[in-house]
Amino acid sequence: MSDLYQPKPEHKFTFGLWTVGSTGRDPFGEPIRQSKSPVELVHLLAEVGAYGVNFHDNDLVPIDATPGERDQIVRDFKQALKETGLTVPMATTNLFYDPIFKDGAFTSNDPKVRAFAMQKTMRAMDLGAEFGAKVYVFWGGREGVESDATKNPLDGLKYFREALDFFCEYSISQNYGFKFALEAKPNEPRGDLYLPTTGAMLGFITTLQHADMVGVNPEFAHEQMAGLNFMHAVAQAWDAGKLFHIDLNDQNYVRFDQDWRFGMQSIKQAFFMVKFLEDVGYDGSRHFDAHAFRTEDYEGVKDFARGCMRTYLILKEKAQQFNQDKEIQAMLAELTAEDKEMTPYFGKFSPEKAAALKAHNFDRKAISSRGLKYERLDQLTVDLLLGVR
Ligand code: DIG
Ligand code: MN
Ligand code: MN
Repeated sequence: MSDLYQPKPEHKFTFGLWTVGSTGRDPFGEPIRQSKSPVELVHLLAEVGAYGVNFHDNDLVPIDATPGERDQIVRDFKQALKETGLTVPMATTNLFYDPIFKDGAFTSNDPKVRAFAMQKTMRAMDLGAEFGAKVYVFWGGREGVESDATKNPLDGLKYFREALDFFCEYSISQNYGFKFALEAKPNEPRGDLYLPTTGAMLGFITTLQHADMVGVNPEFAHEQMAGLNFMHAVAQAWDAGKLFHIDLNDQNYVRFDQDWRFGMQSIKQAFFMVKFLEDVGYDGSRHFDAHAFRTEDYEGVKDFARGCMRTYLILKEKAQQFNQDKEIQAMLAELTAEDKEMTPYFGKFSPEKAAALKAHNFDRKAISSRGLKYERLDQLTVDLLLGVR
């Protein structure tokens, strides 16, 4: 591949151990790839040019590992990170694999499960902090219901809020400095998941004791599953100062969670996503929460990982081209030009301003008859993306 789109550390491309480590198991088929150790996966990520690696607690330390086994795993992983130079920007807890979480973790009806989930999360926070992680993600994989006969959603919100308030205090008491990032998903594996979209998470965050410590980790596939525009969700998170992390991948609209290679399906949405992140100067991880097709061997897994980063860099260049394109920028300047006659009506309220605006006569027919040239503007964008401009 041309070296024009080679990943570099400053691009901050990261992958979870569970992504390149996916063995291809799905609800209808057994694994097709041998599993690799965390150490082997770190070296694989280093080979393809990643900047960092993230993990759920049990991606690294099996849930039944003895303390001695845990210490050895941690030593080996630290050695692999030292040899490769990879960092661990984000950590999270697996609160969905073990049968104990069959009815959720923090929102389970069983207090023992809720307490165990809190214990497991604190231990996982300790592990993440040991590797220098600064972002801690919460994805509520089983926080939801099949039947609303079984739970009151107000209980789920209360339990989750209490747990997050507790973890914020724990992070403060341990001086971990974590930024907590809540990840939404509308459904799967539960029939309905609580807090199903990034917007719902942003509303929930305002009810927390330490709301300043809590943001979101929007995932491309998850907003698309809900039939939403991912870039708009990210823009709202950014506007609120809450874009603490991001999960990039791809997805067919309103399907099961496909977690495809970034840019594999929705290239235009991917373009506007990259353009947004680069235009606003987002300086967090570009985390690819995705996995290779089940058809692939580990050479194919490396192709998958390289493809995520390559497509991001190609689209980053296209975004620069869009921003420098004279015709596109002239059209945008005209479309968004100030109207000096209207300017006095905007901004802070005053009774005089309100009275003047109420008295203004608008020529609705003249205003609505104006052609906006959006077809031309979008075609120029398509030309640019297809490489003919
Ligand atoms: C799934 O989209 C979730 C889990 O993989 C993990 O908890 C989180 C971290 O990116 N994404
Ligand atoms: Mn997903
Ligand atoms: Mn995710």
